[in-house]
Amino acid sequence: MTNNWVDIKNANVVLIMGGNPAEAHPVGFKWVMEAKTRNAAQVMVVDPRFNRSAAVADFYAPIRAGSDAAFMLGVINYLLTHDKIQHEYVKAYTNAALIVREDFQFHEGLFSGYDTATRSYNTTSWDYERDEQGFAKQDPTFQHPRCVLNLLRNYTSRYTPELVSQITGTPEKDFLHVCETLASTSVPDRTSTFLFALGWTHHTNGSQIIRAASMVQMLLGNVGMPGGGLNALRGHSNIQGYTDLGLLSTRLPGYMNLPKDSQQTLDAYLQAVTPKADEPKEVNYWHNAPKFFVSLMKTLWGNHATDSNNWGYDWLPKWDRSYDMLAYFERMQQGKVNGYIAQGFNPLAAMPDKNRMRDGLAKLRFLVTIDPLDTETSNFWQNEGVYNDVRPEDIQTEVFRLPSSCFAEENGSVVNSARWLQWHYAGTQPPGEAWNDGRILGTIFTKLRDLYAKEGGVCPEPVLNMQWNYQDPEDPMPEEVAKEANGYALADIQDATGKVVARKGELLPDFSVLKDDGTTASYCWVFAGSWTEAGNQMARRDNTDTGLGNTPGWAWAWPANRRLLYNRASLDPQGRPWDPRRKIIEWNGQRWGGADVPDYPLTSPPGSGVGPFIMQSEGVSRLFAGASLVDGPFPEHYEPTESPVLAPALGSKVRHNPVARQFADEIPRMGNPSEFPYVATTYSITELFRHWTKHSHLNAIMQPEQFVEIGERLAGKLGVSAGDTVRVSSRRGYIEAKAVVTKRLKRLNVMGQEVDQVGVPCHWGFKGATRKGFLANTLTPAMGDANSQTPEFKAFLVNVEKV
Ligand SMILES: Nc1nc2c(c(=O)[nH]1)N[C@H]1C(S)=C(S)[C@@H](COP(=O)(O)OP(=O)(O)OC[C@H]3O[C@@H](n4cnc5c(=O)[nH]c(N)nc54)[C@H](O)[C@@H]3O)O[C@H]1N2
Ligand SMILES: Nc1nc2c(c(=O)[nH]1)N[C@H]1C(S)=C(S)[C@@H](COP(=O)(O)OP(=O)(O)OC[C@H]3O[C@@H](n4cnc5c(=O)[nH]c(N)nc54)[C@H](O)[C@@H]3O)O[C@H]1N2
Ligand SMILES: [Mo]
Repeated sequence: MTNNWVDIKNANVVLIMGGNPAEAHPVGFKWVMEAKTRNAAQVMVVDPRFNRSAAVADFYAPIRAGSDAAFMLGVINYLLTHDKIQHEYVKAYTNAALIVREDFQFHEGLFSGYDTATRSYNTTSWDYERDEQGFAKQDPTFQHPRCVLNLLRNYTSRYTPELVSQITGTPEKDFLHVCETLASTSVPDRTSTFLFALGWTHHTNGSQIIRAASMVQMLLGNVGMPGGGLNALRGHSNIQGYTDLGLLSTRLPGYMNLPKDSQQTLDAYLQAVTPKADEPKEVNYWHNAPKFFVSLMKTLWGNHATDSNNWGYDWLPKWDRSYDMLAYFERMQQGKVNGYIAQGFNPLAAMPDKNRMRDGLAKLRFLVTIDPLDTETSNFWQNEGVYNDVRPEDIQTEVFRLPSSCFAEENGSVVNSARWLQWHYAGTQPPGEAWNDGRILGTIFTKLRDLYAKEGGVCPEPVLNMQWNYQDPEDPMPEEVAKEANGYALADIQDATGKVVARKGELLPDFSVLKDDGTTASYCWVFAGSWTEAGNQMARRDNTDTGLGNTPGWAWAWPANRRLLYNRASLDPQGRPWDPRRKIIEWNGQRWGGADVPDYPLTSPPGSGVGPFIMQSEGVSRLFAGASLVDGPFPEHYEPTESPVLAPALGSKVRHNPVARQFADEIPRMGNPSEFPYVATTYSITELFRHWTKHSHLNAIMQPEQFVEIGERLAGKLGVSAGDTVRVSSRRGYIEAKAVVTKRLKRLNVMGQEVDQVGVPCHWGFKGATRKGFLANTLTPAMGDANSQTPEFKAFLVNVEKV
């Protein structure tokens, strides 16, 4: 989220697309209702299904699953052709005026630099034209044909309302209604907020859908504004914390990248993660990356990390190939993985193409599950008839089940979608033999370390040299770990004026004091400030409103307790708020202050020319993204891996995202529309949380049995009535479930053909208190987004038959 939950109430228009917060975020959703009652906000839902959010919205439009990029590119085209952009904002705060290299091209669906053999792009041409000093050239008059704005105008002109309607199946008048309503917020004193989640991420071009949406918000001048922004509604209660802490396979804590295999020296790595500014004045806060990185290394290896051994750089794993979940399970299926630890993770249920997933688990020598519940994954070897059709005698995998506590049984912090770290306290003790995760991991770690110390082995240093200063090394306390994340001064730390800002041994006050000389340690720089000498900031519960619903005394938000990212962009370059009713920060003549923590150098005066997007090398937001995404500097519509549309629209030579994550062994498992004519998508429902709460009797009573949703016209065609059992099959397998026949799924007209969509909620399985059911992921394809590798759970092909 750029903004925060409470801030949704400040919006004039709420676009809910690719998310269903009334269902999946029912508590946060109250702020949407606040926007309606306080501001008469227009709430619009664009979704394949008329869902529970749509039920209380002002407007609903249907869309074919997997076609959102075309919709958003169409909105951009509408805004540009109808001149509904916030000109001053676009000029001052985006890269619209920057000039792109002459050799950058887009032709028949491909950007310049595509290599068919490696299915990847050489991105050299995706850059600005630069002057002698290496700074980007620009044309603030927008005359230059290759300035970003003109390129974008030309690029999106293909996405006419008529074509968008053909690709998406959204009736043209509905599409135009969304365009007009969004366009009403191009004026300075109206904003729209975008709420999205999995309906946008679970696609082979998911990152580009979200980019297209952020471009719409930039053109409308809505980024950095109270009541604006691009607001990702996160999943599990701490999934935001998971990304903050770098638990993705290519990341380190604080959104730093894991070193690549090609970056064998610390210098090579630091140079790569410390980009130069594209303009002379810009701040480019990432120039501090060496301070963040060395402080992380001092936390990992403690006294073993020294200047002379490059802070232990050689002990960090180097990224030599993909280790994301799809890639890992592919290797498992090829018999190349010995052991797997699934901690708080039920991959048999959660990952795509369940039958292949199960075959992979069967090739492991051992599987460890760490979970409070008896999951499908830990029982993958049990025969459950049609629900899990295996021969246990053929499976040799040894399974260890380590019962853990759950979050409610321990102290700790969870980070919500709004980046707030909120401390909570154990409600009760874990039952039986359950240990909390810290104790399980601490015990495994110390035992492994003892083995390395005794027996040596290949490369023991990373384990032996790991700093592990916990009172009980086998049971680190959440409080100890949280303080480590904040960080400590390892010597007296002075600021630029020579004032001591932290004494040796003290907790650090914030990340501005971090050093790259080994005198500070901080595990996650964006968390610095969360637990200081003043105490645990995450445990604060002062809900005083400093303006526009801002409550800086409630918990603590990263970074620096800032609640609204890019908030300097809520004022014009001279420091006047675009909308006086939405003033959230201000210049007092000497420094910036106000209701929120300014996202800007505190003493850079208005008019200084420093851009408001201080994490970007341009200082402005990017309508043209350069090489920051692997599949193009502009978003493009591509068909999902499985799609009913066989002839690519838009004069394109390529049907699918040409760099989408794809696996050779999975390609033969893709179906075609002649056998599997219907578009299916998967989603969750309020009464059940993933494959987890079906173990609770109350939840099981509310949703006792698996169902799928089909539209009335499709049901009529198939002779299916409500309550009949239907078989839904894809090329990869089938499920059987009760049919809910509904008006909420409409037949759509897509590229001249009629397309029916099928809704598959994904919660049931062969464990728990509900009736046994099929894992919905029996149906889904193991193909992924080109950038995030997220599987395409939300658009694939199925057939439906009455059983
Ligand atoms: N009760 C409950 N709450 C939950 C969860 C749960 O299981 N149960 N799960 C949690 C987790 S882990 C997460 S990540 C979040 C997920 O939160 P959401 O993303 O909101 O949940 P979903 O139901 O997966 O999908 C949202 C909507 O996307 C729509 N959709 C599907 N395909 C497309 C498409 O191609 N385009 C568009 N525009 N829309 C599409 C679906 O019809 C659905 O209405 O919820 C969290 N909250
Ligand atoms: N088809 C389809 N597939 C999907 C999705 C979809 O929309 N459609 N959504 C995807 C998304 S967004 C997600 S997040 C994944 C979810 O995938 P998973 O995370 O595998 O799903 P959960 O069922 O929530 O499993 C979490 C497990 O953590 C356990 N647990 C709870 N608290 C603790 C704790 O404190 N410690 C430990 N060790 N364990 C704990 C729970 O008992 C549960 O078994 O599924 C993905 N898969
Ligand atoms: Mo999620």
